[in-house]
Parts: sequence; structure tokens; C-alpha cells
Amino acid sequence: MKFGYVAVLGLPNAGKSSLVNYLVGEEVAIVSHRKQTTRNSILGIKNGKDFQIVFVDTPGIHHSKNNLDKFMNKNVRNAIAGADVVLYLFDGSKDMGEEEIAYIENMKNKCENVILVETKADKKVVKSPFDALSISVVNGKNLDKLLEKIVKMLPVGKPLYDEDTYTDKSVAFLICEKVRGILLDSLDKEIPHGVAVVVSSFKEYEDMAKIELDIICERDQHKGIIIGKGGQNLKNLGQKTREFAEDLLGKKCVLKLFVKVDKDWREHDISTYGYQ
Ligand SMILES: Nc1nc2c(ncn2[C@@H]2O[C@H](COP(=O)(O)OP(=O)(O)OP(=O)(O)O)[C@@H](O)[C@H]2O)c(=O)[nH]1
Ligand SMILES: [Mg+2]
Repeated sequence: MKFGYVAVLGLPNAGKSSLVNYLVGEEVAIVSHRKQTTRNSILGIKNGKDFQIVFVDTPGIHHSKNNLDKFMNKNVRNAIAGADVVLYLFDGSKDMGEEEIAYIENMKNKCENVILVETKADKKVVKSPFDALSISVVNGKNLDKLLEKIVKMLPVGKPLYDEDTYTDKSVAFLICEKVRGILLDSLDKEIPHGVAVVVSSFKEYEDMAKIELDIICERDQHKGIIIGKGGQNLKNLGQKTREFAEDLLGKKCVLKLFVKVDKDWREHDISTYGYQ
């Protein structure tokens, strides 16, 4: 039996969460066309006949010209240190910047257990400066091969999680993230990045659940947009979220959404509103 941790790294929007969801077979992390969708490191667990892989989906690497090295020395080294295998993902559908080239070279020199992965092979138009495994979650290209490669590199070990577990995150977290994901895809740029979503009440019964969520945004105007004309946006959001929650819990859900304004929520302790 093989068991190990696989850190999934790359720039924002590289396709990290999409890959983890695909391999795990569940919506563990939200995906959007916007950069910096993922805010927390999220575990996605994949079970095979003779292996268990714990993927660590990370927030996109955010570097500026000046702090590249600093970043390299701190965050990534930490992430790499805890991992048996590191996947570095880069977007195969666009040209790679010099910074990223330097970054990858640096990483290749510093650790041996890196697999370079070129994403979005289905819309590849540019030649990559690195020899990498080219994958696509749209047409499934090379995903079996990637999995095989990972398993080969994992140490022998016992699984840590039982077979039914596919993430370390709570149901509440997954539902809150779903709301954020829908907002990221449907609203103007700045608004969803200024939104936090928490569960303020969660009551689960044998055959149904009652869930209340607070959507906290930074401005009155944003609240109006999230709610929409005649409450239409909020209604659509509620419907999609309810379907997701019902699917997740396998039972009927009654869902209520409340939009609140707190212009400094980032500075506050949002657990006063609820939890994830
Ligand atoms: N065509 C195509 N699009 C993809 C593929 N993989 C991911 N995408 C798209 O790329 C965008 C970013 O995907 P994410 O999985 O959210 O990227 P991420 O690396 O997790 O991004 P952050 O969380 O912001 O760091 C989304 O619009 C995805 O649908 C792929 O194989 N092919
Ligand atoms: Mg992500």
C-alpha cells in the first residue's frame, strides 16, 4: 500500500483546484475563471486499490518581482517540506513570464520530487519552455498517466483516512465555498473578492437540514448587487446552493441566505457571524 501527501502549487488560475477536483472525483475546492479563487489550503483525498493520496490544494502563488526569492524561501519550502510529491502546475494556454521560468528552475534545483504539469492542453497554443506532462481536465488527457506517476513516487504506508472521506473540510465550509464560487463567477470583479460566507445556523435532522448562511460584504452597494433586482440574484444563488447542499448531504435542505455589510470584516473576527 502507498500513502502520501501531494502539494499542488502554481500561479493563480493555473488549474490547481480543477485538477484536485477531477482526481478526487468530488467538488472539494471551488473553481472560477478569476485569479486567487482558493483562499485556504484544502485537502482532497483520492483512494485507489493500493494507494491513498492526500492532495493539498494551495492558494495560488502570488509573487511580485521583488519578493520572489523571499517567497521561495518561506511558503513554498514549507509546502514542499510537508509533501512526498510536489506538483507544479503552469497554464499551457499562455506564454510563461520570466519570473515563472526562474521560479520553476529554482524549484527544480531545490527539490527532487517535483512533477511539472502543463495544464489546459485542450487549448494549448504556445510552446512551453519546460518538458512537462501535458494534461487537460476538459478532455481527460494524461490524467491516468499523472496519477500513475504520482503513485510510483509515493512512499509505502498505511492510509490515514477512511475510504469515505474525501476532504478535511466540513460540510459547512464546502457550502460556504460554493456560495463564494457562484459569486466569483457571476459578479463584477471586486465584489466577490470582498465577500466572506459563513454558516450562522445549521440544523440537521434525519431526513432534512435547515441551513442559514451570512454573506458578508464590504459595501451597501455590493449588498444591493448581490441581492439583485427584486431579490432575483439572491434567489438564484439560494437555489444553486440548495441543490449543492442537498447533493452533499443526501437529503432535503431548507436554505436561507442573509446579506450583511461590514466594511472592515477582514479586520474583525468573523466567527461572531458564524463558522465554516
Ligand atoms: N480549457 C481548460 N480550462 C481549465 C482547465 N483546468 C482549469 N481550467 C479553467 O481555468 C480556470 C482556473 O481554474 P482553477 O482550478 O480555479 O485554478 P486555480 O489554480 O485553482 O486558481 P486559484 O485558486 O485562483 O489559484 C477555471 O476557469 C477553470 O475552468 C483545463 O484543463 N482546460
Ligand atoms: Mg484554486
